[in-house]
Amino acid sequence: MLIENAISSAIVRSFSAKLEKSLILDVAIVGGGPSALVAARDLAKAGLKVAIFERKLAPGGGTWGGGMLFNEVVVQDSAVSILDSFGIHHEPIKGARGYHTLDSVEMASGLIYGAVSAGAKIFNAMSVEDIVFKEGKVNGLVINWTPVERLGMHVDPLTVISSAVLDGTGHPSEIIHLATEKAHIKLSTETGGILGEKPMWVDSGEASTVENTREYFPGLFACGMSANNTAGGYRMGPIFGGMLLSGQKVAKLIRESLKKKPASGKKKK
Ligand code: 48H
Repeated sequence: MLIENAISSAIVRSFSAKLEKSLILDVAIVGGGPSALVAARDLAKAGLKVAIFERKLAPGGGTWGGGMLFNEVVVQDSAVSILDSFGIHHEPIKGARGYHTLDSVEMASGLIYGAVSAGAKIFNAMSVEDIVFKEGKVNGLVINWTPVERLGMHVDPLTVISSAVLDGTGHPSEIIHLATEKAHIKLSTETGGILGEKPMWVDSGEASTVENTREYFPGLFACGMSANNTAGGYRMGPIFGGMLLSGQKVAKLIRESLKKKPASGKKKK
């Protein structure tokens, strides 16, 4: 066999096997931002079958750019143990006790590596364009290639079935929006709808990101800025402790919820 052909065959075979194994999941995650990457790592470590579908070529979401493209971010004491568990370095800030700076590129790459090496699969350049909604429940995702979406090509998508769907799409809460607009579901918020993100208030936004992390409809969870937008929390700028803690919290909530019901389309392990 020519080496040129062997390389192409190997790539097609191993990608196809990876995608086929991910067509039925315990947890399907939309977006590969920091909150979702922590959730994916924790869920995979717990033995669950989990995959992230990320629109961009590089997962990591808003981590890379730091604050206004100065590639440093801030994390507070309460989330430092999560950074440590990924082996990501941080330095205490002189004059701001309890806060630490870290390199945003190290954070993005460290979270991605941690999630993948725990067993989570990441499909990059794939966009989630819809949900699977059957018998009053969110059952999975509808996926397509980002270039197909960007070029507006009329190409039908494929589906992924999952016991839980996690909206980790950040500020726009894309999946929660889709679910309310197309499936007309009522969310577990004050109004039953999306309350919308409020302006900047660092400490309130950090606390509410974690508080607002929950199951908003049977089978549909939100974390990070998506949760904050859904339940009307403040934004916080380039401080990421709340995102990490949100990912940790949603992984725990999903694990508890899945213990109560069988996995979609397959026998429970
Ligand atoms: C596939 C999608 C889709 C889709 C979106 O925004 P993120 O970084 O996510 P979080 O919530 O973990 O982190 C938020 C943080 O980065 C941030 O913005 C902060 C702290 N802001 C504070 C402030 O004051 O502004 O990542 C979301 C990811 C991105 O990579 C998107 O490309 C991806 O989701 N995504 N992927 N299909 N339909 N929608």
